[in-house]
Amino acid sequence: MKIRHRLAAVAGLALAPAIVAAQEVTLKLVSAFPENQFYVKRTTDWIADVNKDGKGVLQINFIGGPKAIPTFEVGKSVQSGVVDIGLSTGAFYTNVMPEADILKLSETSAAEQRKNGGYDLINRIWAEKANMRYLAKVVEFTPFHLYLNKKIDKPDLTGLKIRITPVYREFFQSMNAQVMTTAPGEVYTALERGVIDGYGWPIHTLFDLNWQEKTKYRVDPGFYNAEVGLVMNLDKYKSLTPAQRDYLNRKALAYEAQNDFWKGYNQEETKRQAQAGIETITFDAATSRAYVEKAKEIGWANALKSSPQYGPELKKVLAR
Ligand code: 173
Repeated sequence: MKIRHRLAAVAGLALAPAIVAAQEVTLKLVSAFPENQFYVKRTTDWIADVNKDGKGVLQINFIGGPKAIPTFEVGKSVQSGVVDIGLSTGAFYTNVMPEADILKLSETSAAEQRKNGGYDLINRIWAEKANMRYLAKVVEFTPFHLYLNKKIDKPDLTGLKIRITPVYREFFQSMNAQVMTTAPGEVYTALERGVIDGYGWPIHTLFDLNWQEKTKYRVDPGFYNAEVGLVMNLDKYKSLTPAQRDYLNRKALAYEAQNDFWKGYNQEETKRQAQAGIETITFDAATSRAYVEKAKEIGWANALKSSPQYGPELKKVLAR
């Protein structure tokens, strides 16, 4: 009897935290970008805020960057539920669905896409094809550029080896580049060893990875619109209580609402590149226009080809 009594008491004690735990959920988040990159700093700041206000409701545990899950595996890990949330750009999970990379063609903003049906369409596609919920876009208003260590005087990359992701593949190939796909974490070494003559990357954050040390030129103008988002395993998202889901949606939207930040930051980063000695390569006005136009044409042609099903619908809400 005595022992039974004691067991009951122990069971009773153990129940109390179990009830609390049912109210609070902890989500595992990984980043497809290296941990020392600025996107991760912004996201861990956001996580701190989520955790501060979310006690007893929802917490996020930052697992790490590509050392935890390799860059090009983050999408798969979110899709399967190995992790709950991924910080990634679509180009890193075209192995889940080709549609992921189409978001780089956005001319409308994330705020506009919340209103014009774009956000709902993205979530319909992400749910159906990737078992994902697209929580928020956290990078936009940011062009990509071609960075080089050899000078060019026209948009011709014949004989040059350029590091890419799916973002740049068809466009750089159309200029005759020899392309090589790598995660951001491998670019520095590739530059150092002279394995590549250049790379595609946004206008910002190349200092985070010290690439300015190994970069001579940036080709202007930029093209496309870099997209980085928070994507979540759909089953996990659906398993949240209404209060948890509302809280997460509200915090994700607040993060997205800060995207104007990038406009000023990109100007500063442009100056910083000049100060670091990165020279700009520019073409005459007509060639520049044609360069940007060609990027766009090739981008959409590839989007429609890779997703005959959703490419046209996405174009309606992403393009102007
Ligand atoms: O170049 C890349 O690694 C890439 O595709 C990308 C996309 C969005 C933001 C930063 C990098």
